[in-house]
Amino acid sequence: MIDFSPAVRTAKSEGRPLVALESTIVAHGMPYPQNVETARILEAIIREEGAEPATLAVIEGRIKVGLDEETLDLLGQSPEVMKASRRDVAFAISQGKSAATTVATTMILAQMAGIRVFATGGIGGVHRGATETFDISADLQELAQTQVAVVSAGAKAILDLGLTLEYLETMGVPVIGYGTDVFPAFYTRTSPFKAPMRLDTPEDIAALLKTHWDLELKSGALIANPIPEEYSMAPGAIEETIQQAIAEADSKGIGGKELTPFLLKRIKELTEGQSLFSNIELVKNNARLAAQVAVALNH
Ligand code: PSU
Ligand code: MN
Repeated sequence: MIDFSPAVRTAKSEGRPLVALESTIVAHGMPYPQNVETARILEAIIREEGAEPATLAVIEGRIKVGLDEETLDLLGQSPEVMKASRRDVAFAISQGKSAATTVATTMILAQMAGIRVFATGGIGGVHRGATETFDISADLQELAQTQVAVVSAGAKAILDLGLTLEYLETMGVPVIGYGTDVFPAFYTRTSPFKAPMRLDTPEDIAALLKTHWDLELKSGALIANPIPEEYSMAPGAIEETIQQAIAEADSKGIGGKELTPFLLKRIKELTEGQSLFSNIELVKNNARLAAQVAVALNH
């Protein structure tokens, strides 16, 4: 079921460090052409740091580890591309469909492909109001059962960060603040919540991951990497915008897998593109750290 790109296959056979990238952020998280441009920049950043990028997706029923330019463009522009989380991936493959992979599915496929480190923007988590709606991203359950480290700018600010952290604690997922004592909130460097543990170097993160997996703990880890100061948004203003976007989603009856893409798109419109700019910069920052961790883990 798996096709490795030539670059990824070579890197694997030479024992070089690999970093997985997801495709939902391309197909459903950002508009064209910024999505495809960003995906290319992420790959370049990872190579600059001495690792090989592997963007994952399902194309016409085949698992692709590493995408060529054409495929990336298709993912970035085609409205037919599914959003595949754990629940959807077997459907996509068995029906020969093309699907972008969420954090959860990218973790599953990365583990199959032998990749231990993965960079995204912000993981999915427990949504605000989840006590009524039960909307909890499959990303959290995946972190609990799949041995891949996810570098993320905290969890997306549209979520209930307190409940998201509680869930991760219950599931035994290490949550590491990179160079910070505070859990970052995607568009902003800070939140009202503490990072459960702090590490200050990629080497220390790699040592924790190695130990975690040497102990045969079956979970992943979340590396919470704050957005660089210069791209961070004003906390008060972004919170108001998020509340407005959530209220609009409620009144339109948008839920399930459509909710996160709707909120990201609406917040981008309401901030006149500022949130997209911050989102792009935080993913770039995460790709760099993920590559450094992958290099350290490979030593
Ligand atoms: N990070 C971003 N933008 C995104 C996502 C992450 O900067 O669009 C995607 C990831 O694929 C993540 C998904 O898995 O949002 C969460 O979707 P849901 O809440 O439906 O599980
Ligand atoms: Mn959901």
